[in-house]
Amino acid sequence: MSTMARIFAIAASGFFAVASFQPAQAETTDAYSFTPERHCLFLVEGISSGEEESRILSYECHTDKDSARQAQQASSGTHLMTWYSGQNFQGSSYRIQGTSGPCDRSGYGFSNVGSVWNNRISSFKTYNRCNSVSGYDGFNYARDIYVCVACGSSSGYSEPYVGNVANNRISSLKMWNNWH
Ligand SMILES: [Ca+2]
Repeated sequence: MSTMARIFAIAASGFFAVASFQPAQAETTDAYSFTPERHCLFLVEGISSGEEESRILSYECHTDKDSARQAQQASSGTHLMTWYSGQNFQGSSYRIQGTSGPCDRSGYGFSNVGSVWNNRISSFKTYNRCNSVSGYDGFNYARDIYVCVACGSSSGYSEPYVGNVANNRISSLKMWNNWH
């Protein structure tokens, strides 16, 4: 084994020790295809006191936008955020609705955006008081690479591009309201 291959193998074994539940492709950006586009809807709970994670209650994905729109209209919960695989809100999307109402100081958190979306987020919009977002390169909120606090208005904000540092690297994120 060459030196470089050995270094890679050690790094990989360290990664899987920490996140053994992830498939082998988890940290690459092109292991999953978004062709055709997918539009997903997730219903989640807010972060409870003493916890770090929003519980996912249900999710569904559609490859046609009409079905996705119907699912959104039928869903309960408060629209919190939609993130996109492309810049300027293009490509596949992932819409998050919360059962704990608009963002408050505790907000919502995802210690792992999921294997399909890992290292794929390029832009997003927030809604309903979610005026602060932090994104992390690692799972479990490790290594912040994006942060925007008190951005936009109380209704939320639009981020057409997360920037060269965070693009296609976000693996976990939090959103909250810095006032309430
Ligand atoms: Ca990452």
